[in-house]
Amino acid sequence: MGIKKISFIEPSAPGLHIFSKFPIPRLGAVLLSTILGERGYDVKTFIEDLAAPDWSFVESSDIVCISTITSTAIKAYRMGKRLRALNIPVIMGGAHPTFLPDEALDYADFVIRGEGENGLLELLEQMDKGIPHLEDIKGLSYRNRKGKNVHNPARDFLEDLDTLPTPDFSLVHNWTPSNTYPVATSRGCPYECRFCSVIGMFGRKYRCKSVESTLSELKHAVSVSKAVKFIVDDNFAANETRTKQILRAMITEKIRTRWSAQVRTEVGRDPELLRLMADSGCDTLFIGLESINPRTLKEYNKKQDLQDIISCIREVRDHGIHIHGMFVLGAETDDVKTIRETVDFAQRLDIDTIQIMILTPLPGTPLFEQMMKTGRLLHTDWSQYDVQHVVYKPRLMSPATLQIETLKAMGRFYSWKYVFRHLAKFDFHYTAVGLFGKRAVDRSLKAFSTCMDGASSPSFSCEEVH
Ligand code: B12
Ligand code: SF4
Repeated sequence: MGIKKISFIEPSAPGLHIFSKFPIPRLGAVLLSTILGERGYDVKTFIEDLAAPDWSFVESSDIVCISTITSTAIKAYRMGKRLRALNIPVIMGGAHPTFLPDEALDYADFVIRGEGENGLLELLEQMDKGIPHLEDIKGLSYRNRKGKNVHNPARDFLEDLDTLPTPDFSLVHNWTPSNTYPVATSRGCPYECRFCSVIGMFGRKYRCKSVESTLSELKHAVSVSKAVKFIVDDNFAANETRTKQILRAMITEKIRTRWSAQVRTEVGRDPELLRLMADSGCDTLFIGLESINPRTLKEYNKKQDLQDIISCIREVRDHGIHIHGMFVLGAETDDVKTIRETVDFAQRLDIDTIQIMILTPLPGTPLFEQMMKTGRLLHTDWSQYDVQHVVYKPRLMSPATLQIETLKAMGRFYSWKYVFRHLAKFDFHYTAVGLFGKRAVDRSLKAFSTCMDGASSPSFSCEEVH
């Protein structure tokens, strides 16, 4: 078919979220574009949260690849439909189509489930030949000539992450060096929390880039960007020995940059690790605190207790590292009191920023299976599966109560008090974060109190809001 020009699109988030002010691309589209670029394709990456796509480039492409998670699926499908109407073949991948390929095949010619690196290259090779042998491509889903959806067997996870190229952000439309810069050093997570879709996507085996390869990627990142480097690994410290080797090398090789990463509370048990983190430029740790309710921590299968959470917060702060505390509320064992106590707790322990997410059954998780089986999903308007909307029937509260109480809780945290406290310290970053958070929460609360949003919410009616 003579494929030359390829567009990659990551559709934008359906609404404002806590990171909207600092948009970060997921690495999938950038990495796959880099691989295709190295193979000689004329490829461009459009991250809609950064800038609107150049539709003249997209619509003159031989193929369009779309990367989507659940909350962006509806936008992805709209794009897919429009591009296919122009006779442009569409390939989809990412966490949502991986778990619901039948749905995605209504809007795409092909879905590549799981990790896309090898499957995409094999598919393009077959399409180029004109008479594709699709059945041999592991992880591929497609519709055959009889109109039946075919799902080829899953592909094994990539074994050697060092074979991956360094993502080339120059392919990203409107990328500027001031954008937060994502870096990946590992895939997978040895834990198995009930609400998390990472295990289905990347597996429980913790696969790592070598220390050398990680350092070379960090050096490249530092050479092209002065911005904070965000290590997108789900658990940057799952193998503490390796993490320490990376950090020590950053210090001795003078790789100077501010960086942030996602970790679990275990980091709090290792002062040497925290010291190395602080000395190598760690600005903020994004920590999955999840809940202050011990029964909920058990239900989530989080394998951490309240004491782990408290001592982790204290240890991390003592090392001068900021904390972004991530909580997930709305479990079977959570009630209104839990929500209110979560904010009291965050304030008492002086957490720098928090994100209160509403428990969301995402496709590919044990939670989704349970909610589907028991008929507790309120709807499947995927744009609301953004952890800011209640999409299932909680056990101890009504959906409207969980929604409003969560917003109020965020509002209590990102309050004028928060803003002025940081302003008084001339800490303009957190002052801005506070203002942004406050404005976003006020806007959502107003929408609920006037029932504008409630009226259009598929989750509950106006009467339930009042
Ligand atoms: C960085 C990150 C963010 C950043 C940037 C987000 C962004 N631009 O979307 C921030 C912090 C802002 C964020 C926000 C959110 N995130 Co987030 N995030 C991540 C994280 C940690 C890393 C993403 C990444 O770079 N991964 C590494 C790359 C290589 O993986 P990848 O992009 O998935 O690509 C691979 C495959 O999916 C596939 N592939 C992907 N696209 C395509 C396309 C084609 C054509 C093909 C063939 C293959 C393919 O091949 C790639 C290479 O193997 C992931 C967890 C994870 N491990 O992925 C969660 C994750 C993607 N986030 C998630 C969620 C829920 C959210 C939020 C809704 C809530 C929140 N946490 O605040 C918001 C929504 C934002 C939005 N865009 O709407 C979920 C998504 C699950 C789902 N089914 O929806 C994940 C999986 C985390 C989880 N625990 O479940 N997130
Ligand atoms: S929530 Fe974090 S610790 Fe739990 S399985 Fe997902 S990535 Fe691992």
